[in-house]
Amino acid sequence: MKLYDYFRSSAAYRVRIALNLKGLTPAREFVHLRRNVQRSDDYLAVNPQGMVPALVTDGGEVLTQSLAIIEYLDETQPAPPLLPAAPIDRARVRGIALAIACDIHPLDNLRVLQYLKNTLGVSEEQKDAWYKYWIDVGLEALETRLSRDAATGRFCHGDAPTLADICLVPQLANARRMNIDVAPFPTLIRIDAACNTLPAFADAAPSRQQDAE
Ligand SMILES: N[C@@H](CCC(=O)N[C@@H](CS)C(=O)NCC(=O)O)C(=O)O
Repeated sequence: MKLYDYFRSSAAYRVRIALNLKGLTPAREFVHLRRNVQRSDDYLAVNPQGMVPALVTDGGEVLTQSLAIIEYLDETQPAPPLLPAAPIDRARVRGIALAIACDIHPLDNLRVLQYLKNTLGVSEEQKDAWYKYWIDVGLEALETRLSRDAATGRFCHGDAPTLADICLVPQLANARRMNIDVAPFPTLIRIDAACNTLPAFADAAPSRQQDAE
């Protein structure tokens, strides 16, 4: 397998965590997003969306979208499971994961920020305010949900890491990198700390990647 990766990409960070949890070590090719390599002809031939991650399977298929890649890994390499067994629990875990992956992360993506700045002409301050706003709104709702749900345990769902934690940890890392105060989200901080005691999470951190700058 080969993973198209970039150290700072939170979507790629999710896949790195899942690969580590599964004990898989694909080859890696780095796509430098700040240098717009994702929009090069070579990379667009891999993923016409111009985004990382992409995973080339052993059979040569190109998979895109971090959550689809992670579910593929979970289905082809079931241990340890990244989704709980019961449909109701799977739906809860997916709901938390999607709240991050669909409703927070895309709004602060590089191409969105570049469009705000370069096409709509917003100032650097307005762009940063946008970034902070969508993270705050999203994390606040997650904090409320996770702090009140009986199903929340050491991790987002019970006492084993799932797809929900795989999405949470990169999003919190992202918020901290942008100097967003995460203190109002104590449950998220607690779960993030629990995740990062596990080598699979810690080793996937941006600062530990070969292409880290
Ligand atoms: N929904 C996609 C999002 C992928 C994504 O947003 N990737 C970002 C990095 S985290 C990217 O490649 N951005 C390139 C750009 O905005 O130009 C997934 O989950 O894989």
